[in-house]
Amino acid sequence: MRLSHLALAIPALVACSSSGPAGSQAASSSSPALQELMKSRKLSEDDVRAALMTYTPTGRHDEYYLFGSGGHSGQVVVIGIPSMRILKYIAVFTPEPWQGYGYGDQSTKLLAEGRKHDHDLTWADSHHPALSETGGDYDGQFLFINDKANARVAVVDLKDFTTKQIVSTPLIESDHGATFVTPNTEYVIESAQYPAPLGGQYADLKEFKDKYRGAVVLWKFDRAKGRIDRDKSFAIELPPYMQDLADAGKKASEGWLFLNSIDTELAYGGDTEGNVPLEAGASKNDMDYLHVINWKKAEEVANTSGKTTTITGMRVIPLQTAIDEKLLTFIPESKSPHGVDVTPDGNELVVSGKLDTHTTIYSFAKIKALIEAGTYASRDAYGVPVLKLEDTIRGQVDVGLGPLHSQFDDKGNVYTSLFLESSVVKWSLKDLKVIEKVPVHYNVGHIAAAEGDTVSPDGKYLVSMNKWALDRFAPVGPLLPQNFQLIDISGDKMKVVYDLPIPLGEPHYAQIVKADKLHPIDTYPPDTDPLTEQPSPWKVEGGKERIERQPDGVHVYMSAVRSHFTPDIIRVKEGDHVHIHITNLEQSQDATHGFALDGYNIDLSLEPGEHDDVDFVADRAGVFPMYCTEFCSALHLEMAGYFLVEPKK
Ligand code: RUQ
Ligand code: CUA
Repeated sequence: MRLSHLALAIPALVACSSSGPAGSQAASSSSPALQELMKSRKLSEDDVRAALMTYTPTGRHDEYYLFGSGGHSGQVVVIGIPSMRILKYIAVFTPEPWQGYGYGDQSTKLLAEGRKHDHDLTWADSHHPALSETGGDYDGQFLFINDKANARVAVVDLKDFTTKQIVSTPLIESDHGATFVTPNTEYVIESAQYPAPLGGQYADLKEFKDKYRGAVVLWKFDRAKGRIDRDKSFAIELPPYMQDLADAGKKASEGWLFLNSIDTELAYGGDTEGNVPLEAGASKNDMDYLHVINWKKAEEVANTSGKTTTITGMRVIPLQTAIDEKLLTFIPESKSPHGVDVTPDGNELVVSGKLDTHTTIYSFAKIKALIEAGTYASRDAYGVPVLKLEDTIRGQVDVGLGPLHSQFDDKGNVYTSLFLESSVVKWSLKDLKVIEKVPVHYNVGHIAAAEGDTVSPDGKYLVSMNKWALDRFAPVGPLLPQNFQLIDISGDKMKVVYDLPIPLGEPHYAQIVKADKLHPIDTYPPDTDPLTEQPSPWKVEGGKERIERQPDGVHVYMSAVRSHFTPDIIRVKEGDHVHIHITNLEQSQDATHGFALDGYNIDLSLEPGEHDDVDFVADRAGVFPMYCTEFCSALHLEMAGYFLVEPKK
């Protein structure tokens, strides 16, 4: 409902007016009762309006999904808008017991794909979720997210809201300008943040300028397979400028990528070694460099033999080649920039520098013309051409203190988060004028608008992802949740209408997609391995459950159905290699069973139709109960059995 309608509805609701005959008794008595309720709960008319905008009766679904980063929980949080109800945490980089993710079945192998430098990684710093796009619009099919700490990228399929793939390259050690997709999801973009020698080699920091490098990785996405194709992916070597956030061009600027950088000073810290601290060193210059990259051309260069080198299995376009082929151009940008956001029509870029009160509006047409004409103002220390700032911009807007990130609506307005001011500013893209500000609580990082990163934003809702919550919620000790605030942007005035504490990890970024674009399945087809999305080769048919001793160990073909595991007794010998193939035979929605095996750290979630495979060595003799962990039926507690490991003689 639009705010204007609400404004009409509320006085009618709270004043003494009765509705039609049906339920008129309730309605006529409810108005004074409502007023009483408002009084006793100390609610203003604005509060009631906010409640009416967000309250969603049982059984009614939300209009939008928000996919938010779970920060250092390594997960993704799914939230319904406008109700702000949390719908799911998607396990991505981190073991998660409710989803049986990483506790013995094939998902454990998926997590192991994300090993790096021969180390298991059981956490991640997830930052920027990106929905797959078709024609620059979210298509509701896939979601990508990065791990800043270990430079990894994951693919989530929105058919079943589960993680299907984790990729990484030893080329880079961390990432931040990730993930962003090109308008048809040809590539998932990941750019390095903290420079290091490419490929994980050692070099002392004294060699920072010569041996340390940044890079942008273009992961090729195979939509038909729903997976990233490592062999068709490539990277471009960049100077060690700490590349930051990024965005892909669209429409007019399709084929281009834009990356910010934050350390053109090449500072690397060393406060105890006689250097200036990193943050001081990296903010000395007045300007950093906006990186403008022609990815369509880079793709051609990468596919021309002899133009790339291979580092740790990844094709890399060397920096000099990127310069020679005119793939890479710099433009000065305000100091310590964070967001670079391409406007819905693709014509302009909005860049905010945290240490400048302005956002800058660059014109893509001007940039392109200068690059094509080779009209450069200078070159950086590595020979990369630099355009003249004044020749590339349309203007600047003095938006306030600490501008970070911008989103767009359907009326030509831009919303920019102001970290230092703890507010969101709305300004007009057409005449570059500030319209209004709304305070948020507190320390906003990113903001997400409905369909806000697409070629056709919806307006309506904006979510402010605040780092601090302070006095907003009942205290829970020194570690506080973050705060997602829902802002109604449908009317003339922005209004905060909901506060949602997020006690999960720092929410860096989110995207909001129209719910009707997603078509999740209700159940898996019988015997489906959710990772391969195929019938399992170890299929289990009802009535054919069995235990077989084979050269590679004991194979158990087990079924789960309300309220029984078949077989419910498994006898093995100490030291046996055990393979449990287990299928939930149910096809009714929500009839999930769990499978827990005491003492062996095995915990599965078997959604209807799902097939899981567990491999382990029964290295401890004893009696181990196994049971179902989901309250699936009246006889759920009896859905149990024994795993007996007979000791060696
Ligand atoms: S990010 S606010 Cu801006 Cu990766 Cu954290
Ligand atoms: Cu199956 Cu409880």
